[in-house]
Amino acid sequence: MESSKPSQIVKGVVEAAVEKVGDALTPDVPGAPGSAPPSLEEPTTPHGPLPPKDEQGAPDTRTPTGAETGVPKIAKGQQGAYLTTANGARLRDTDHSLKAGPRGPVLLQDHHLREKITHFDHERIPERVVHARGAGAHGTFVAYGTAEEVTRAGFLKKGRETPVFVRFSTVLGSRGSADTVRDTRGFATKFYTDEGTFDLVANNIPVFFIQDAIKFPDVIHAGKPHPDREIPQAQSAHDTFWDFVSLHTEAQHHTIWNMSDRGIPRSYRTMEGFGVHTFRLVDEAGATVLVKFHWKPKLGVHSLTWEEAQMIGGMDPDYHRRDLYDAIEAGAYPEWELGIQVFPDTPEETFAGIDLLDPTKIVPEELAPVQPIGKLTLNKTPTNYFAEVEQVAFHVGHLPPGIDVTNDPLMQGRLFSYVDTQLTRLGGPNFTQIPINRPHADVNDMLRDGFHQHAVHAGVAPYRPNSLDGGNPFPAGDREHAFVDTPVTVAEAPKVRASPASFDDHYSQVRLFWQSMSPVEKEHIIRAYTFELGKCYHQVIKERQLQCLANVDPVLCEQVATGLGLPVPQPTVPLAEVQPSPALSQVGREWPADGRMVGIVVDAQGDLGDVHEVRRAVFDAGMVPLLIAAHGGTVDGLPVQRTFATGRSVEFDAVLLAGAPAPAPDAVPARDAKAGAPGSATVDPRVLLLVEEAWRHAKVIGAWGAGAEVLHQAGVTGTPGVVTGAAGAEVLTEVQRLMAAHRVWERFPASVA
Ligand code: HDE
Repeated sequence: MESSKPSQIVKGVVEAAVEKVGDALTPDVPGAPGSAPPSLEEPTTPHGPLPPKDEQGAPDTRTPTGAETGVPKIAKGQQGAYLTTANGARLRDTDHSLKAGPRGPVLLQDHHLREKITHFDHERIPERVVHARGAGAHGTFVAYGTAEEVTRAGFLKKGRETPVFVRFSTVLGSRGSADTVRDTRGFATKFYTDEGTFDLVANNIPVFFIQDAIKFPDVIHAGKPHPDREIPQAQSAHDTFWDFVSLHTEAQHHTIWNMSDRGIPRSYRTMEGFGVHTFRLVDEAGATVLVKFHWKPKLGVHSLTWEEAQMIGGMDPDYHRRDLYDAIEAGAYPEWELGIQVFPDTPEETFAGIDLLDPTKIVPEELAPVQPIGKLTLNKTPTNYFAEVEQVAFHVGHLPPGIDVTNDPLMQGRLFSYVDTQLTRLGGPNFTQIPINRPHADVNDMLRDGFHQHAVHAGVAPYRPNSLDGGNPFPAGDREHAFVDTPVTVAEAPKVRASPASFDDHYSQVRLFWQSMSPVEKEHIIRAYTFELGKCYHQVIKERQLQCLANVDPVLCEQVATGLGLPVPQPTVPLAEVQPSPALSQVGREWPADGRMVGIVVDAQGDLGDVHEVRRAVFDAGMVPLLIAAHGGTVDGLPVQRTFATGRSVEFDAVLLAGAPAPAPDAVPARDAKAGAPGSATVDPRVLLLVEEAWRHAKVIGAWGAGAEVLHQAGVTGTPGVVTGAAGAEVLTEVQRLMAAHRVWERFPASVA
């Protein structure tokens, strides 16, 4: 697939399917399982495994020690035409156990039965203790060369292309939880560099709840479901979470980010990523700078509305996962730029008065601009979720020469935790030998044996010094690009369990974040706090959190207190004087609409003149048009992807009305509760509901011809972001222009400034 023409590819995929006689009912839109259409009858002519889908990637075929094998990727998983045992003996029957006669007992001798059931019994491994639910994709990273001045890392040299695997995740939910819950998102990238693997284990929020790793079990125990009833799943709207963050007030900065729109991303493709900690970069001469890593999405940072997030949680719990994979399959490859904020490496380790070792603080981009150093493109979906997404193991300590850690006490603890956790999760110490984790650099460690050892180590001397293996492996020096632990001076100091005094400021940057929000973003934050605290049982916890909000901003505190029906407390610390950082706001700019979903309501009985043209124009704009009609199948030769019964507004970024369809035969509330929405004799109530929901989620709506009647009946004609016109093409042009801003926020004036 060519990455440069996503719209052409999307169009090609759907049109090819439409042309297939008889296949129009199941058009080949992204997401179809398998690489070939299935036959109606069970296939019986033996042949080898089908190839994976074009857009599926897989780990490189490397040995456990990083050498290329040249083995075709498909042959790693399975090969041959015939069903076999795990040891390769061909099998005749896998449908019946071996029994003493057709009605007799099953025989212990049935080794195939025992192998099949035993393996099945052990298919599950422990889920990650945090970030259990995730989705991953393969891609490439191309360096601009702009970081060459500050780091010797080879993969950041100009034009270098490095294979990567990225795993996105939620933090609190279990593996089967919904994608759209309010939570922080993980954004972990494995760069397979030829100087060793670099893992940038990042989040979509630039600060963390705690300043010291020793508090990690505390914050996670508080955020996870209550231990007695194991409720609620995958969310922070409960007493233990608010109990902790209102007492351990360094958590307040991260908490306001979670309560903002950042906590409910529209898509993984529209999230920023942040390394959170300050890293140290080292150049060829050993000179160092301190940096913070940022991922900037090409599509901008966008979120769902809270109501959408809740609806999607029920309707399509796999929403973000599906969005990621559909976009890649459609050729709308997700892209991010990697950037760094660069600070001088001074003994104080501060910048503009901000402590760079405090992971609850940001450095506003206005003070230290993010300088782009390379581009990430995700262009392959996994071939096997378990082998790749579940078994990938990240570690903050996977560092190539040129990138080093700092004394941030949160980072220091992570350096221990990430290896430790894999021992249980992946069943032993050899997890770097699992295909997705295999480095692309030569490996010659002296680690030996252990569960699931895949390398067949030769030699007799896995120790140093040795002469029996000829001295191999040899220590590398500077010329061989060895990793150097930066000789940072550690001040003479007593051993203490304490933090620097600067870590005591828990409110100034919470206020900075609040002050940097636009009015509509502030409304959403007020709503989120009110909702979450409203879900707590205990009033003291609500009161304690209100006290924290009083220390952030009087308006925020007062609005939330009003919603909770509680008195407004006075601040206990002076309100900080802060300079807002416009870069923190998500609104007010324009962004490309690649891969956005546009729903087009058609009336099979009405005028379909413009529909072909508009649908094509949506493709040409790099977006995906989905036709919504009264019934499945085709309308005027075009495939119907959603019906009034199966479609819901939350799937679409914009809705177009090409007609005003009359109530369909299945508009019966007893069959489809949506049909119970207020309607009229002339328009299907589910179409009106679609428009009303899209409208209150601040989405662009367009109509032409008879479609304008739907707007009229929904009572939204002439409101902001509702476009009408004589012809579809003209309406679409205006709709597209408005979509660049993501939502039509002017529709809802804010009550706070
Ligand atoms: Fe993690 N974190 N973390 N974390 N983290 C894990 O590692 C941990 C922290 C992050 O997709 C675990 O393999 C400690 C900050 C991501 O596989 C575990 C502390 C940031 C992922 C762990 C932190 C992160 C993890 C669980 C406090 C943003 C998912 C399973 C010191 C910069 C990686 C695993 C994936 C996963 C420990 C704090 C990001 C237990 C002790 C800060 C994206 O090792």
